[in-house]
Amino acid sequence: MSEDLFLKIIDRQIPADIVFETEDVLAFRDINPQAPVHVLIIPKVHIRTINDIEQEHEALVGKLFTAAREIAAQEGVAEDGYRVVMNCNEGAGQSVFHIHLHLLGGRGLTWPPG
Ligand code: DGP
Repeated sequence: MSEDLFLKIIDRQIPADIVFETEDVLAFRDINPQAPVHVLIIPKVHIRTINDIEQEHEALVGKLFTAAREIAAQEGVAEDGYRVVMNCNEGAGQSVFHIHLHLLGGRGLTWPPG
């Protein structure tokens, strides 16, 4: 059993509402949604925080964004607008230490975020 919660979702050890999957990327609905559309997009390999992203991960991190584009279209928010955000470390609100893009949409989003 992995101690990484999101690796457990990848391994189907714990359930999630999966909306998108490729060889390298998985996306599922956030358990505590902050918008009508709130999807988490993760790499299938463990990268703890943005600070741990290495040059070798550049293509993989790019795939998180192409997944975001596809999921936004699939969820019907691409034209109205949506936000992707990745928190880094506790001070920015990161609570799960496996990098993930939040994709938020389906309502008006203000700026700056809190
Ligand atoms: P962050 O705070 O940026 O690390 O975001 C972590 C998100 O993960 C948070 O919005 C809640 C979500 N989350 C935590 N545990 C689970 C889980 O077991 N399942 C799902 N689907 N989402 C989870």
